[in-house]
Amino acid sequence: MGVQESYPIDVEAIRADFPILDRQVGGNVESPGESDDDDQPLYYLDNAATSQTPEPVIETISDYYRNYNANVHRGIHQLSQEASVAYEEAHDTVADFIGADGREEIVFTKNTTESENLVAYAWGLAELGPGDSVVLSEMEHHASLVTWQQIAKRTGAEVRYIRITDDGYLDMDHAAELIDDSTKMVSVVHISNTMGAVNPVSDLADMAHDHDALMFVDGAQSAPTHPVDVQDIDADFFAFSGHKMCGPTGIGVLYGKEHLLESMQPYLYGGEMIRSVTYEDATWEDLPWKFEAGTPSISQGIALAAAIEYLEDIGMASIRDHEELLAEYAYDRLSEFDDVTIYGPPGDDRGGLVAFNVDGVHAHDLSSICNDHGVAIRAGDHCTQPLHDKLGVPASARGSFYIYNTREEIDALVDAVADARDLFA
Ligand code: C6P
Repeated sequence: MGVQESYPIDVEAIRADFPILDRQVGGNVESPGESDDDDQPLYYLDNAATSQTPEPVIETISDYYRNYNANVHRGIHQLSQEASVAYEEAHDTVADFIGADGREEIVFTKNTTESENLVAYAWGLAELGPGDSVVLSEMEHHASLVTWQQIAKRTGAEVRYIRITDDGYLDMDHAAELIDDSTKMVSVVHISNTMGAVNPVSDLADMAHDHDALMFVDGAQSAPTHPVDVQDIDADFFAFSGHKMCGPTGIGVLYGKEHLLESMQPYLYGGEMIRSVTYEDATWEDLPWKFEAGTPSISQGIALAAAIEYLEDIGMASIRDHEELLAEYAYDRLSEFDDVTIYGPPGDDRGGLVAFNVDGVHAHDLSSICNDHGVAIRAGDHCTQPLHDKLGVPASARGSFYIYNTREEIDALVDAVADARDLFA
């Protein structure tokens, strides 16, 4: 059967859009991008960390630098106007993509981490104090966990963590106990980058709102792989990164309900974000520019819009189906080994990633043997150190899948795992 017949999306056609997938790898890292004669195919299964970039997005970046590279909002010359229009319209594309009301609700940041920090500093420092609580979950990424932890220390607020059940889900009864009238913010990851759990963020938003708290959703792993509608979720804030969804690095998104962003003070000060300045004081630009101080990531923002158009052409619901299919396949294949522990919910109920350990083999050794097979996976704590502590392991190996991945690539991962087991037996 041809590759394209057996998937919800046309994987063969999609693969042809990604030049990097033709690369061979073999361990020589002295000359980035070059391959040797005896190198082997690349199996790229590290998409939760960063996804690859298709031709239309590469072309958008190249077109920008070849034809209309200029600063935005500053010039009335043609190039600046062209760059400004494209950059501003990129906000509209993002707004449509996640169901926001308009560009006023879309702030371009550097990444999810900066989006989290923006809200924590701009909203948290002003609104939190002793007696208040911020409710996170035990599966939060450091981007959220460390940020709220530090803001809580500075404001005297308490951080509470929703427990994880033994089968890898959020314990919603515990969430109902923790979220109370002291709670001012609930911040939970939509899809865990370690457990693969798809969390019921809409239910959590209801719980938060019942207590007049706000809901922040970390969408770093969901926006690239699932249809997202911030109004369906009723998220007050939603954050994601361009580089995990076929876009470039250096661009992230903070969605915020307009009235909340309106009520918040800026996080960064400087050029671009002011309306008028005297030696004594300053006033702020309209949304979203009030939160985009300094020269923004112009080409990256425009390229993020191109990435979104690319993904929408494929269809987000079909992308989700493809992710689920590969996650289940990887879960089932890795489960064939009786000494492999997989973290998180069952194979048929998870996002497109599988974190695991092999008894007696450190995740870094496993990843290194995978690399010898041309298989790129991630090993480490995936920026969820407290979660790994709770799981009782210092690290895990993780395969994570995207639109161009195939079952054959997961087979290559499984072969490498078999090799590692033999080597360390
Ligand atoms: N997770 C991973 O390999 P940045 O680095 O700001 O673009 O994204 C941070 C982030 C926030 N939340 C979640 C759920 C994430 O998965 C990530 C990034 C990468 O899993 C790098 S640690």
